Amino acid sequence: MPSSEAVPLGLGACRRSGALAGMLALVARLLEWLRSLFWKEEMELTLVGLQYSGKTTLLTVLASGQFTEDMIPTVGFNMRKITKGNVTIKVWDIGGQPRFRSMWERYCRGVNAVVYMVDAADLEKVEASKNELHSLIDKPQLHGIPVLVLGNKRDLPGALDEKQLIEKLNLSAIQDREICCYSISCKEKDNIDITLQWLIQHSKSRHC
Ligand SMILES: Nc1nc2c(ncn2[C@@H]2O[C@H](COP(=O)(O)OP(=O)(O)OP(=O)(O)O)[C@@H](O)[C@H]2O)c(=O)[nH]1
Ligand SMILES: [Mg+2]
Repeated sequence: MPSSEAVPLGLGACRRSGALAGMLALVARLLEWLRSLFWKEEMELTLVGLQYSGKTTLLTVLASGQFTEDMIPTVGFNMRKITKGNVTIKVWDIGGQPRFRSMWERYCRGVNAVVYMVDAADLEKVEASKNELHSLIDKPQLHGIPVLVLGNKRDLPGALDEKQLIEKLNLSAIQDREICCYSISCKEKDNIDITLQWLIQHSKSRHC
């Protein structure tokens, strides 16, 4: 047989390469397990938005999986740490009443992400919510910080969907940073998983 001719791989060779792939997958899994033991991810984020939009509710749902109807309005701010797998998320939850809004910017400085909560079913407040969002992210100190906009209460009739929120909040005008918008329901736990996924993707590695 001329040496340039391709030699077909026999069944044995296939079996050998299959066994090798299996072994490599096992080693990869072992490395991933070791990594999870010694590497932690952590992030800091700030949760802002008008009062009654559901910020503290989201925090409770993320931390305990429980939805509560009778929430107390946040006075000032709450800080809570949530651990999911090897990711620890430190969350600043700031009160949304007008008297607390001047604090928002200070608590947003230097965080990995800002989560901006909107009551998607309260159509009367959408305009005010848009104005607060744009005046917040126009602050030079917050330049470039990724923003996740959550249109909460999608379980209620007439709630705006993602497309409507993007339009009503004029999100396409925001060009200087990463911006993402999800329609969620803390009550029905709709899209809480993708919200958490987005947050985890914005964490940073820390060697412990
Ligand atoms: N139907 C419905 N109600 C919700 C949902 N999420 C939160 N709520 C209700 O909305 C109300 C306000 O929730 P909070 O979490 O206190 O709102 P907040 O944004 O923290 O308000 P402030 O602390 O005043 O800024 C509560 O009665 C919640 O039960 C939801 O997904 N669906
Ligand atoms: Mg609150």
